[in-house]
Amino acid sequence: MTPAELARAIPKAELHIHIEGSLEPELIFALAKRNGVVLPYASVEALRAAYAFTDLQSFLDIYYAGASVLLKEADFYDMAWAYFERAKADNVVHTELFFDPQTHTTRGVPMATVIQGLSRACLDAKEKLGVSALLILCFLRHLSEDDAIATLEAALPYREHFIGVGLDSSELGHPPEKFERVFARCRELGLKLVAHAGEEGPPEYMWQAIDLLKVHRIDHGVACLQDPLLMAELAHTRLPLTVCPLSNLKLCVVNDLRDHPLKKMLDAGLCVTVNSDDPAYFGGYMNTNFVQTTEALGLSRDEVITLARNSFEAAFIDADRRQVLM
Ligand code: ES4
Ligand code: ZN
Repeated sequence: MTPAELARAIPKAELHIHIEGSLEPELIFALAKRNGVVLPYASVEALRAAYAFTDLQSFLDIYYAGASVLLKEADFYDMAWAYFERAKADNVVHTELFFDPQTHTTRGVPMATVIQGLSRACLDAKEKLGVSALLILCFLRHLSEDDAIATLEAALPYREHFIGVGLDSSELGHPPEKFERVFARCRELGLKLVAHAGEEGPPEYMWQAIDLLKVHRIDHGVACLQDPLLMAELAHTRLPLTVCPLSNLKLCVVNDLRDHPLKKMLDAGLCVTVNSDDPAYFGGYMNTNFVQTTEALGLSRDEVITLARNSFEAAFIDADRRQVLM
């Protein structure tokens, strides 16, 4: 079996997927029709043609526009279900989904609609596909900390439906320190903590996520290569980094997949994992990321196995399940 064949076949966890980023253009158009939403694109092809990004913000503008078709509980369910079927096909046995409630509540969609639709899909994923799925509520960092606190309060009646919180959207100019109070409150509530850091932002934002937010994982984190002390710290603590190679390519964080730092991160002993981020926008789901990265970087079978094991080491699962999977 070649390393790429192994990458496809091996059971794995996906830990960095924005569920709104799994909305395929066909589903966007189908939901627009079902809900009577008028889109600023004439066709599926015209929408897909707009997917030429130069940086994170150019992507986020289109990503938030795509999410505007989500209105009813069934829309959230259908979106997540479509992702779970793709995950199953890629031998993903466990997944942790990010969702962005503020993208929906600011349009008048109730928190209950968002969480109940996603949660019901998670239950069915386990029951019908054998894929375990957990939800992570993300705060939009371009909005205020007070807005994040209000979002947390609105979500607390549904506390049992999400395992943790994250921080996403426009990174530059919105450092982790802006969210220190809300993360402290989430920590008191026993929520798992993650944050996007070091995607476009500097290593300093990763230090802030570690020291001020006290995160259990960092999403992306590719900027750590600029800071040898940070590399040493991450190797020592094994704080996981959920890396998204095709996202980094499509958002011009790297210019060529062959230049992606994932192998250097593995060589340094970091707990790195491979993930799809926004698969409908960045050219592929889990196995496309795994296979293209394996081929571009010439990863060995052992390195593929390490990546899969890292995904279970980094997952928010019980020790018993971890032992079985690793
Ligand atoms: C995102 Cl790639 C990325 N970075 C930050 N926030 C996001 N939300 C959805 N995708
Ligand atoms: Zn992300």
